[in-house]
Amino acid sequence: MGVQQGPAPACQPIRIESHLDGSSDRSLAEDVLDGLTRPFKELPPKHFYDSRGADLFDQICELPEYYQTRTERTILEERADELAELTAANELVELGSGTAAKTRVLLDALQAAGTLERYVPVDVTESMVRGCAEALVEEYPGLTVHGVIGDFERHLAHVPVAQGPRIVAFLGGTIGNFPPGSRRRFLREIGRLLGPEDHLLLGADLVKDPRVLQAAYDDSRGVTAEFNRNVLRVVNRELQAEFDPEDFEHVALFDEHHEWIEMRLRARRELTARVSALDMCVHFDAGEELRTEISAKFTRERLQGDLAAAGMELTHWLTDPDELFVLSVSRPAA
Ligand code: AVJ
Repeated sequence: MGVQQGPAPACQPIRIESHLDGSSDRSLAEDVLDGLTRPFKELPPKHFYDSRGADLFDQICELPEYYQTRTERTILEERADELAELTAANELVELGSGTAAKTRVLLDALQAAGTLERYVPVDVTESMVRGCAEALVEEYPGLTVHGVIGDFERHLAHVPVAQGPRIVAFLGGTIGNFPPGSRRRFLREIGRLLGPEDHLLLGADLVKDPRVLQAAYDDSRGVTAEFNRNVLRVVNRELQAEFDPEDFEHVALFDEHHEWIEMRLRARRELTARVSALDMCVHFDAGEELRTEISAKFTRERLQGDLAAAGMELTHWLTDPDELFVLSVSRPAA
């Protein structure tokens, strides 16, 4: 479905297709209706990212405690040439491309190797896809961009057929947001974008000292706390709800058994909030918690197992000297 814009002439360097149809509002409504009426309240983390949430996340990435973004970037900078050589990729498909900040490191290396032809960003934010498409065709002469505006959990089938060896990149550690079962299912769907000559480049945060993890999700300046509470502002605005974000305390804890971080919002008092658009009221007991995110941390064995279960074979494990974060490379299993 979606709004097809028709085939562009071959000389056109940019082609963009949107598969959004207002169903993202529906998904918030469904997630609130479903998640806030459960015995253990829960909302999926994708609803953090309105423009204020995206801005807060950018601030998180700059925090001294939040090592992930800069560590991944450093690994990419140090290993991009090697990645370009081992993949010989003509195209880069990027899931959740955003501003394509880290992408340029890879594009530079593919350009230098002389194989780069096409970039395929997949992102829900239309302005991001259009903005980066325009910037990148200027920066990389000869590059074509085929942008897919959509949700990578729902619209992977709209990624165009490969034109040559490709890299599918899913960076930033967002794979950690999927609970284990859905994670394997999602990896299997990504696997469908890969032919025998293609590679998956997957960024993942690693298991480490719980104090380091804890600090990364409960920073001293309280930026993560604001980011967490922002989901309530999104619900207030989009669904005409009446939560007071200040009624909720930010909670971040490392679950050592599951090896994941959980973020929660804990009601400071008993309260009832109306959600007008859904014609419902949500009740919290004092101290009751709403889970807003899980962020799984990986070991090599764990990631290798998940990839194998999804039909992929881990081939390279690119990490920093402190083993904080990994850029894993895999390919379809023979
Ligand atoms: C964007 C999902 C990778 O899990 O670390 C940052 C989001 N949450 N601080 C993460 C996040 C709290 C982030 N990911």
